[in-house]
Amino acid sequence: MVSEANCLFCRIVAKEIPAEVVHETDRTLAFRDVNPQAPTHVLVVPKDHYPTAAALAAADDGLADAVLAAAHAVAEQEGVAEEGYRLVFNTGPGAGQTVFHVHGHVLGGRGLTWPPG
Ligand code: D5M
Repeated sequence: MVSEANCLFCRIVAKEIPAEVVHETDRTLAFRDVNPQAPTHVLVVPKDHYPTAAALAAADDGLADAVLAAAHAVAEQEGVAEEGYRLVFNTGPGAGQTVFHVHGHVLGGRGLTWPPG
């Protein structure tokens, strides 16, 4: 496991900090966002530490695919896959990324407008 000291989401993966886990695979973990922006708001992370979506894409070992597949599995499990959901990777401070352990936000359960804020 590639872990980084003092990374919040590494600590959630290590079960050092509690979270409401809704989905888990050997390489991914999904848990509810503490500050939900929609009726369904789940964060999907690789268990290994990559700071951004760009770093995850460069991992080149199928891990990005595993994260995308887990996000869709979460949407199906939450019952929002059919009506539609949004999968967001805020990438970099200018886009609002605050936790630098890559995570996809799975948002659904209400009408979502475009463009996002
Ligand atoms: O999203 C970071 C997200 O992480 C933000 O929506 C709040 C959420 N967050 C912060 N701390 C926790 C804990 N402890 N559990 C669950 N969710 C958490 P970003 O795209 O980086 O702005």
